[in-house]
Amino acid sequence: GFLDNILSNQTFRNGEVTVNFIKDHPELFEFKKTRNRATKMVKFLGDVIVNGNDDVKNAEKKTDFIKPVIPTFPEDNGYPKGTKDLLTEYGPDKFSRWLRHEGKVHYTDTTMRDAHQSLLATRMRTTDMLKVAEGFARNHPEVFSMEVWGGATFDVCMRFLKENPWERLRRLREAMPNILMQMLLRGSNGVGYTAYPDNLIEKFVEKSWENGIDVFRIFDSLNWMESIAPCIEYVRKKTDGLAEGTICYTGDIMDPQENKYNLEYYIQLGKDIENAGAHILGIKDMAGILKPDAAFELVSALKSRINIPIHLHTHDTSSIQAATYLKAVEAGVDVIDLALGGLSGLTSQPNFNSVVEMLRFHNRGRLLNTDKLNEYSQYWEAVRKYYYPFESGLKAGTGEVYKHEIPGGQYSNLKPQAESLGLSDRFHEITEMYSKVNELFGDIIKVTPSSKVVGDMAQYLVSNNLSIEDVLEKGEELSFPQSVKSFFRGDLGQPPGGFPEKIQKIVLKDEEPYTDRPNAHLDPIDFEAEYAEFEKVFSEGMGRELDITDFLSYKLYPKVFTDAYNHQVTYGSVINIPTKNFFYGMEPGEEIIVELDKGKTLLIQFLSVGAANEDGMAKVFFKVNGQTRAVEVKDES
Ligand code: 3PY
Ligand code: ZN
Repeated sequence: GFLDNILSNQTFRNGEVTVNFIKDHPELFEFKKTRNRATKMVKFLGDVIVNGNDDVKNAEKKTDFIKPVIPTFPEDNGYPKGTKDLLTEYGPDKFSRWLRHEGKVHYTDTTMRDAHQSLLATRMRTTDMLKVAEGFARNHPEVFSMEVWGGATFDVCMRFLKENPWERLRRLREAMPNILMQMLLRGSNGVGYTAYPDNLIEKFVEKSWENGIDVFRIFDSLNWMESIAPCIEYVRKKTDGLAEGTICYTGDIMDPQENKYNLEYYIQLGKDIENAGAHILGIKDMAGILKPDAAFELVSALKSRINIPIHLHTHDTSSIQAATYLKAVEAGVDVIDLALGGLSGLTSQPNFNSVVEMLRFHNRGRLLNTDKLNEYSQYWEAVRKYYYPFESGLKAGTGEVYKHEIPGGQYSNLKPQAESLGLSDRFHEITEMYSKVNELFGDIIKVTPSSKVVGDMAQYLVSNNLSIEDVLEKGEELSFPQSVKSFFRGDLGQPPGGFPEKIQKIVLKDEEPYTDRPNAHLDPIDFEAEYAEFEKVFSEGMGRELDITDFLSYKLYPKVFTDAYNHQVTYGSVINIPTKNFFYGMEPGEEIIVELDKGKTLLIQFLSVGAANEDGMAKVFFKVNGQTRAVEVKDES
C-alpha cells in the first residue's frame, strides 16, 4: 500500500526526506488516488451484491446469460475511409449535394440510440457499445451514420446508468473516427422535455459538435418551425456539421378525409425546412404509421420539390415497415434508418441485416458484408439478455398502432409506467384513451415531449376512472397533470391550427396562454458567472477537472446531474463495470477485470458477505489485484 511505497522508497530510506519529498514524488499520491478509486468501485459492487441495483430491483432473477462474442476485424489496416472523412473533405454544403446525387441508398445504424431507447427503455450502457464500436467502424465503413446520442439517452445515461453522456460521446467518437455520428435534438427542448434558453441550446449544439456529433437531426414535437429553424441556424453557425431539419409524420396522407396532415402540409413544411438552411430533410415516422404507398407519395413529392437529400426514419411497431422502406427507396429516398437484427423490429427500427439482403440485387441497394453484420446482430442479441428487466413484453407487431399512434420510444416506457400506477391489466384502456385524448387535444403531432403530455393525460383519466365526457362536462373541478397545463399554456410551442379553445380553457382555468416562443420567456444564461458558481459547488468531489459539458448537463437536468454527481462522489466512475455485475452484482468466487483508467485495470474477485451487525452493516470481502479488501455496506434488503 501507500505506506509500503514510502518505506521502500530509496530516498526515504536514506533518511534524506525533506519537506519537498512528497512534492517530488507525485506517484505516491497517484497510488493513493488509485487506491481510493478502487475502494469506491468495490463499494459499489458490494452495495449491489447486498442490496441489488435499484433499477432492476423488482425483476425476477434470471441467470441464463450467454457471453456476447465480439466480432473480429482486421487489426492492421486502420480505419477505411468513410462518410466522416468525406464531410471533412467536402464541408457540409458540398456533402449535402453529393448525398443528393449519389444514387445508391444509404443506411443509418440506430442500434446505439433509438433501438435500445425503443426496446429497452434506453438502458444500453456505454461499455457494451464500446466493445464493438471500433470493429464495426472498421468492418462497415459503408454505413452513412451511427445514431448514438441525444433523445432520451442523455438523461437516462445520468439518471439510471450513472454515466456521463459526454464521456460516452467522446469515447464513441474515438472508436469510430471514420463514420458520421448522429444525434437527435428536440429543437428548443434540446435533449429535455421543455424549452430552454436559446443561448443554452446554441452552446449545447456547439459542444456536441466539438465532442463528436456530425449530424444533428432536429425536430419539434409540434412541427413548429419557430423551434426548428433556430437550431438549424446554430448548426450552420457554430459547427461544420450537418443540420437535418425534420418533419414528424402523423396521420395518413392517403386518407381522403385527412385535411390537416395532408401532402400539402408536409410539402410546405419540407420547403420551410430547406429554406431555413437544412443540409438534409429528415422524415421522422416516430410511431411507424407511414404506410408503403404513403411513403412512395410523400418521398416522390418531396424529391421533386426540394433540393436537399431525404433521410427517412421509422419504427416497425406494425411489422410492415420494411415495405415502407422498399417503396421509399423506389421513390428516391437517400438514407434510411435501420437497427442491427438483435435490436431491431417491433418498437425499434426495421432489421438492418434483412433490409440489406432485401436490396441486394436492387439497382439502388448498397451491399455490406452481411456475414459480419450477422455477427454483430448476434453480439447484440446476447448483450440484450442482460437488459431483460427493461423489455416491454410486446411479442408481436400490432395494427393498433395506426389507431393510437404511440411513438416506439414511448410505447416501451408506457407499459412499466402503467404497472407502477397499478394499471398493468388496463394497458389497452390506456392506449385507447391515448387516442381519444389526442382527438380532444385537436389531433396533435405526438413525439417527445408532446407525446408525454397525451400519455400523462391518458393515464390520469384511466387511473381516476374519468372519461372524455367527464372532462368536457366537469373539467373545471379537475386538476390536470402539470405537463398538460404546461402544454396548453404554450410551453411546448404552438400546434398546427392552434389549440382547441374549449379544452384549453378547461385546463388553464384563469391562466392566460401565450403564443410566442417559449424560449422568449426565459432569461439567457450568463455563462461566465454561472459556470464559476457551478465550479464552486461541484469541483471538489468529481475526481477530475470539470468542464463546460458538465455545466451543460447540469443546466439541462439540475437534479439528475446532482444525483449522478453524488453517486460519483460515493462510488467513483461505474462506466467500465461489466453490465452483468452493474445490474446483478457478483457471485461468490466470480472474478472480473475492470479498467479503472486507460491502462490501469483491477482484477476483482468477490469472496463472501458477512452477517449484518446490530447497526445493519455487512462486511463484503473481495480480492483486489491479489489483496484481500473488505467494505462495509448497509444492508437494506
Ligand atoms: C426522442 O425524442 O427521444 C425520440 O426518440 C422521439 O421519437
Ligand atoms: Zn425514433
